[in-house]
Amino acid sequence: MIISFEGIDGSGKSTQAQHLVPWLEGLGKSVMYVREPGGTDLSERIRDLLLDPSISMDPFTEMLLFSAARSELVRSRIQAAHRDGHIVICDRFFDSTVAYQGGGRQLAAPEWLQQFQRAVTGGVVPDRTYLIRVDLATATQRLAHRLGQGAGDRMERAGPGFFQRVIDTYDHLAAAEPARFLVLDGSRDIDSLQEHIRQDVLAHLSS
Ligand code: Z5A
Repeated sequence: MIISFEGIDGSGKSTQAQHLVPWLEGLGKSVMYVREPGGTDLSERIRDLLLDPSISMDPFTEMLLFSAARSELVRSRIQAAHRDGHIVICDRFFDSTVAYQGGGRQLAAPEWLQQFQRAVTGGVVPDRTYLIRVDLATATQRLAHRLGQGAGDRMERAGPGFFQRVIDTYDHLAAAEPARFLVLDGSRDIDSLQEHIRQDVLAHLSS
């Protein structure tokens, strides 16, 4: 089973993904947690480039670098783990590219990016995607310590119009694939969100 977590920065998706791992292990499951961009030596080096605020890059280059990091991760780790029956938890996956580069950067039509991402991942699609949805004000408040004094990374400096488009694109993606996405209200407390996700994972593990 492949599970992905999506949402804007500050939505709390990493918190939820990381809480899920020990719980699944406690159920006797073998779990692999990966974050994107990252998860391999090469992908982590690409991540450094992508988030470095001193580097500027063309949006198409940016999309290709996120995709290259993902291609490497999928082909060197995710495919094998999935084949061997591990539960793979992805802290972001290709929906991030569609939402951020397609919606946020307005680089290309989401449909084109989705098709391209099928090639990037060799057809690997998450079985379940948890979209942790928060509004801009909530996310900004949670990340205030990081964003204050201009300390954000290259992506975080994109501005409110960009992030609103990311939110809107995620909403469209979730509406278009209701069987894969579960949209959760990220303003709820951490424990109740986690409980909701666990119940949903259990239902899908047994189906
Ligand atoms: N990106 C892209 O553009 N295209 C792509 O294809 C991919 C990524 C894969 C990766 O940065 C950046 O790359 C990201 C998207 C882009 N950037 N932007 N902009 P990252 O990996 O460094 O960051 P992130 O993925 O956006 O995660 P994050 O900033 O750490 O946010 P988060 O995972 O949503 O939140 P969190 O770390 O779980 O929680 C943030 C804080 O809120 C923390 O203090 C928590 O304790 C608190 N929190 C969490 N949940 C709650 C609740 N429920 N209530 C109250 N407080 C909470």
